[in-house]
Amino acid sequence: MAGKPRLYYFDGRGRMEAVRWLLAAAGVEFEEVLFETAEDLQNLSKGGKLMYKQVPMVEIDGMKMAQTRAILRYIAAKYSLYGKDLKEQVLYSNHFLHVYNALKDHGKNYLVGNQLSWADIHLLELILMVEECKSDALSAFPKLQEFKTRVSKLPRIQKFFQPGSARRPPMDEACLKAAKKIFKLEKGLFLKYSSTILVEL
Ligand code: GTS
Repeated sequence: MAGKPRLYYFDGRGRMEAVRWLLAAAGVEFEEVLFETAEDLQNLSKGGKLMYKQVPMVEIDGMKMAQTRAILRYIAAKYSLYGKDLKEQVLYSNHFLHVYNALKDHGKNYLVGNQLSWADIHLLELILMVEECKSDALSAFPKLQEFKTRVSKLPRIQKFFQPGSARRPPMDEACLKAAKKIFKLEKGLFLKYSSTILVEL
């Protein structure tokens, strides 16, 4: 039997948080190797484990997977969170252009088809991050509020919200300092999916 997936990153959200969310939603237990220093990252890189000398890296099914989107796509497909066919899979990208209309118009519980998918997990994660910045961000969007309540109540998501889970808190000063040290950042941006700026350094 294959072992648990092993996630390599630092002890913060960054690009790995979406992977943690997706594995949690799939009900998959995983292990984490957390870097504390630039040397930790260099050693892994020198050992030939990092395809692009970058993390996130996830060891899963005998592979050392790099590139966040590829990792997410693999996990979603493996655990049936990717839409059941090509038509549902293409809806995923379309809905992120028109999430609100999608929820309003099709009258179903989930964004794609009528079952939980990667799209729902991604949206919930984004909603929660936006609310961390502005707590009343959903006040004019009742469908998004309903969506958030519905998906948050799923047992695996409830478990992910419990203290002690792999879910990471918002970046604080200490976490930023650690990331800067590991990745030798002087100045730059943490990006999510190359589009949503999480924090400016
Ligand atoms: N396109 C890659 C992905 O999406 O996974 C980018 C990965 C990336 O830039 N990783 C950074 C890294 O390993 C860390 S972080 O931005 O995710 O925090 N940097 C080290 C380096 O030497 O590039």
